[in-house]
Amino acid sequence: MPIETRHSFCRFCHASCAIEVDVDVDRNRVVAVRGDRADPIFEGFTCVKGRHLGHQHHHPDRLRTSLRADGRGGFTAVPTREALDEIAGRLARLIDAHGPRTVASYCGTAAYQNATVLPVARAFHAAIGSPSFYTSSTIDQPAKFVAPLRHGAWMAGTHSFTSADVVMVIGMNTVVSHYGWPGTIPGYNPLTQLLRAKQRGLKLIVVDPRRTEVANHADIHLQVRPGEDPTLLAAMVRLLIDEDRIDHAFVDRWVTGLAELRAALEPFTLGYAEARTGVPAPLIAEAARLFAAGPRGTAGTGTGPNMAPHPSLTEHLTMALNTLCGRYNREGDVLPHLGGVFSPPAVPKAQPVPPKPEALTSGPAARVRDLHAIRGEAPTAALADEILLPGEGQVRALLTIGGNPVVAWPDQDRVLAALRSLDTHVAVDAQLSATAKLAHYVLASELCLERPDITTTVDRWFEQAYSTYTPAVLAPEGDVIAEWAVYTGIASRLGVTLTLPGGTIAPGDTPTTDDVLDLIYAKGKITPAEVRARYAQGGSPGRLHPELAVTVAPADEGVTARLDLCPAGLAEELAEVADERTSAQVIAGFDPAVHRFRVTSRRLKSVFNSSGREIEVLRAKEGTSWAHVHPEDLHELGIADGELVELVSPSGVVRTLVKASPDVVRGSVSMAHAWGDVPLDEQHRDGLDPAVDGDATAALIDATSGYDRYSGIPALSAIPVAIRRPALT
Ligand SMILES: Nc1nc2c(c(=O)[nH]1)N[C@H]1C(S)=C(S)[C@@H](COP(=O)(O)OP(=O)(O)OC[C@H]3O[C@@H](n4cnc5c(=O)[nH]c(N)nc54)[C@H](O)[C@@H]3O)O[C@H]1N2
Ligand SMILES: Nc1nc2c(c(=O)[nH]1)N[C@H]1C(S)=C(S)[C@@H](COP(=O)(O)OP(=O)(O)OC[C@H]3O[C@@H](n4cnc5c(=O)[nH]c(N)nc54)[C@H](O)[C@@H]3O)O[C@H]1N2
Ligand code: SF4
Ligand SMILES: [Mo]
Repeated sequence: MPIETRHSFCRFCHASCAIEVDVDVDRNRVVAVRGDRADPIFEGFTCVKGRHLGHQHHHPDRLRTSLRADGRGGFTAVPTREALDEIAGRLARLIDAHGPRTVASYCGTAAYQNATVLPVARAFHAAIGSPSFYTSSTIDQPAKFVAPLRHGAWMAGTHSFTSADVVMVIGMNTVVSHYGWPGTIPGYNPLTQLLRAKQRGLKLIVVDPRRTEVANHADIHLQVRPGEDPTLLAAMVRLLIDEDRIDHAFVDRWVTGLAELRAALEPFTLGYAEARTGVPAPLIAEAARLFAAGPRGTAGTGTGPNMAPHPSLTEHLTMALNTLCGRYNREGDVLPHLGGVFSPPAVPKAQPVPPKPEALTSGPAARVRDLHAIRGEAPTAALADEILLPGEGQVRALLTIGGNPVVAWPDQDRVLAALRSLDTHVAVDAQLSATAKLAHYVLASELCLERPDITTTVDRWFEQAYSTYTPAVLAPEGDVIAEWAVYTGIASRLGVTLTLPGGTIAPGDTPTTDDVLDLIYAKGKITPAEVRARYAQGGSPGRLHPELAVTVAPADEGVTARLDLCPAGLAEELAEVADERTSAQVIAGFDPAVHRFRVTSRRLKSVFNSSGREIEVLRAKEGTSWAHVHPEDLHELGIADGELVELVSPSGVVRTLVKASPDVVRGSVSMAHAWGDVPLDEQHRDGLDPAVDGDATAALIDATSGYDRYSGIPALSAIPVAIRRPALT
């Protein structure tokens, strides 16, 4: 059998590791995947998921044809073209009767690992005039959009990881997740980067209720109680102000609200913080001082605190730490790039991007909870209600692209009721996911090795300007469809034209994926055509672009914009936090005597959210979705390691196996999300085997209480629960 080695990059997760794929050309099958050692930033790194890309692509249950629900719980195969005719017909009728808002899209994580999906989905919504555009980012870290609108941002960005003396990582486990916020541990080849930085003297502060794979390398680990980051960070900021460990020159020129912030921080003494967070006061002070000593380095958050109560406050306080310490690139500093190589050229200036709090409420309004679309994205946590709530603007049709709402959206019962009530639900997926099982149409998608692509989601986060390209290294087999083609296929049938930066896709046009890449990224510093041409020359395709380095320009004359340390609403929210005894109090029905534990979210090495479990080798590596509980807590509860338990929150219950784990803080339960399936009976979680399927923590979440007032994200982490033995049935 002729084996050819083809260069590509992995998109099982967003990290985009450069790989070499050995393909059995005659059989169109992947024989092996390994890291591309010649690649300048990945240096040959891969993880176990990437090495199993072949298993994912050739999985026996992989969808090779589209499906139409038969109304009796089953599906019949349907040609994709015919399915699109029917779907477009149904959407046209719904839009005629109810207006375009009735058609919603939800683009999940798989849409982010694919450079064509989100821009085309947005163009589709613009073309049909529907503001009902949702993605997983509003149930991920929406505070990352909210906080800069209130605080402002620094145009030239924060200090890089490579240049940092100290980095503070708050609820982020990059070594497992490959997610790295700019300035903190980079998501590509993270352990190597961390170890190199430690060798050159980097000081690492980790704030996490679990002794994580990253915390193992920390100089200081603050093992905070879940959900108490606002208190911890408030105390750190207060201490820096009181001990005068701030960059006065920077703050005097560019910052406002210092006195107001300090006044609002009055309750957050070290003693208060110790009592509330469980972290000894001297350790909190030591960490704050170490961070302030710098002189360079950034504090950044991950999903942990972004999913706990008061996420926008946590993110704001994190930005405040960077701002007070002046951790920003200044005039004359040379940055490797600004905004990634595939975005338009831009010159950074040493000045603020002004706060724009009006953008939090000027977007299209949700019909519930006084929420709004922010930066063009409607709040996903409210979508179930948008579907369930009758009246003008009700969402009746949903396109789910590379996402799995049944197990990933908060408040599972509500989500199941909503999905079951849709007029038209189309799931675009490579497998019959929990969500696809409830859809009216399932369109069989390509997988990453079957499509050309560039590294757009993460390229702005690379610490060096880097570009790569991959063609399809496998021929798509069967009647599968590219995600963008779902949108253009429907648009074409509706007679609408999609507008992209480099031109339009009109009804009847039949572009290739490469054409679509060219249309979307036409204005980039590097164009897809350039990287494609380089790929064609052979060899390892990833390249650094030192020529894209930019020097931070001086501020414009007369700039009046300032970063705001105490925007409207901040002092009030701090006062609310100071009034709480635990962050769980924001959740309806919370009873401190009953709900003594907090479920925290974590990522697992071998699976990616709900993806990967279908591959037996990967699932077997995890076993199941364990509830990790401290051994002493288990001892006190009289529950044995490995036993089946129920986690009972104020609004739901899941069944899971416990694992005694000394790495988690007492009183917490560390658990992955997006496991489980459609339960046959929601109340009793029937049909799920906790030892194999696991269960979805989504069932523990109440979307209607304790949510962030700006973004609507409810508590997906730090969820209050009781642990009990399952009731006998
Ligand atoms: N309780 C709790 N809830 C959470 C979280 C948490 O930590 N705790 N995390 C939240 C976060 S951060 C996120 S991002 C969301 C994730 O939410 P989702 O994105 O909705 O969930 P995933 O499980 O990532 O769904 C990915 C789907 O895409 C499919 N897929 C894989 N590859 C492809 C492809 O190439 N094309 C297409 N079309 N489909 C593909 C997979 O089979 C799977 O069904 O969940 C959120 N929910
Ligand atoms: N292998 C793998 N990689 C993934 C994913 C996956 O499922 N598997 N999912 C991807 C997705 S969708 C995303 S968004 C990224 C996320 O990337 P990360 O944000 O790095 O996600 P985690 O690895 O879950 O790290 C979150 C950390 O927050 C901690 N934490 C939980 N609650 C709290 C809290 O209240 N306070 C504090 N301070 N910490 C808390 C947890 O213990 C955990 O260590 O990862 C992505 N990468
Ligand atoms: S970290 Fe693993 S899954 Fe993510 S891109 Fe790299 S090899 Fe693929
Ligand atoms: Mo995510």
